[in-house]
Amino acid sequence: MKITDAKVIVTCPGRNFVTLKIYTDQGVTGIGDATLNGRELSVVSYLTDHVIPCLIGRDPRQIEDIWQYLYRGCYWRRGPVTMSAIAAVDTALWDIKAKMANMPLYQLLGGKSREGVMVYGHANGTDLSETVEEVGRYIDMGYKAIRAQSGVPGMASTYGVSNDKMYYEPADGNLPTENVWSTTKYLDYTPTLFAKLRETYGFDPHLMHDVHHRLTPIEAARLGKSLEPYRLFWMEDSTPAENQANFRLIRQHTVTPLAVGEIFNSIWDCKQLIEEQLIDYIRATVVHAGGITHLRRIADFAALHNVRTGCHGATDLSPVCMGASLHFNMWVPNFGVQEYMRHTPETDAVFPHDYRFENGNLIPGDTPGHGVDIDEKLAEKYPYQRAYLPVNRLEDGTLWHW
Ligand code: GCO
Ligand code: MG
Repeated sequence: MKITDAKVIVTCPGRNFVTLKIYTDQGVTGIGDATLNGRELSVVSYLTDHVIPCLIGRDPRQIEDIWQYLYRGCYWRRGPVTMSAIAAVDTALWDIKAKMANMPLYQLLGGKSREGVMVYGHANGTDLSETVEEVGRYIDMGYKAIRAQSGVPGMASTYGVSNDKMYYEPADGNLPTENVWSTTKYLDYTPTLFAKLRETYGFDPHLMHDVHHRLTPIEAARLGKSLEPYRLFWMEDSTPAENQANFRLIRQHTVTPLAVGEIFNSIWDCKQLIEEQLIDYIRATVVHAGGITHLRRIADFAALHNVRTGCHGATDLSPVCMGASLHFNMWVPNFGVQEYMRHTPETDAVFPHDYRFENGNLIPGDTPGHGVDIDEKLAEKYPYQRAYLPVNRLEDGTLWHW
């Protein structure tokens, strides 16, 4: 069996998505997500100019060998562009293998470990009362786990708060928009939000919160400590993790569970975090962490150290990534939760899929493969539009983490 061709499809049904499609001499095709928000075209070029020529003629069944060939073989290992490109190839090849076997992908990975994949939704509001109300709306929709983000008094904007309550899109500018950040205002306010949420809804719903990399380790430690009475499911990305030892300080001071890893692209980004048990949830996902092949390696390593999965699932990860991730989640023994930021109906129409939301879970269908397709005719109607993620400045103008 041989790979005969591959192409990259770029489409923007409201936001940009990059999809790789691989063709074989047996007529079976597979697709993989290659979207890297705000830097999409770099992956398009990486795939088209450098990866696709190396794929033609290879046996698509040799997924591991192709992964190693692209990872070791390029010499310049790791990095988000390389690993998103490898992920797209890997996902498409698993899709092909599962179609050839006439099985849903989770069967090939080892079969179902659970009946459904618990997901968390994104409740957000411009102020405390709107956020509390929004969390209630998610509870009514059946979510068992909800992330709460809120506007902070005295700050014009922050991460995670949107006008459209169902569809949050942070990549909102033809050039990066600029936000202003105050750690003091945020740290004073956030515990009051979670106090109110617990007072209103009790302790049944799992609650999480995304700090989006904005605190120093000692500030993150303080926030974790002040949130302890509200028993969060997790506090996410509380400080940047390039220096993995940052998390030692947070860990020393708080029992609030810690999640990190949506921007990681390899097992090396989380080796120390996992080995030293500095985190509770690893958020690496299919598209940015080298596909199913590499994510499985990370998850197995994490399992040895009591770390569970919590895959990234924002809207900039396409339904193709979500489909693949759900099959992975159905199998992975150390599953924690899956993020689920809903895609718009325009996006869902471009990517027909068989997963469904039921009682707080997403459930993949039994279509052979990962169960997600792309409507190429429809995709063509939405040409690429440059869009950037915002940048963040402190009140004195210093550039900060967004
Ligand atoms: C999350 C994330 C996202 C990112 C986005 C960037 O927890 O879902 O923080 O919202 O900001 O994926 O492209
Ligand atoms: Mg996040």
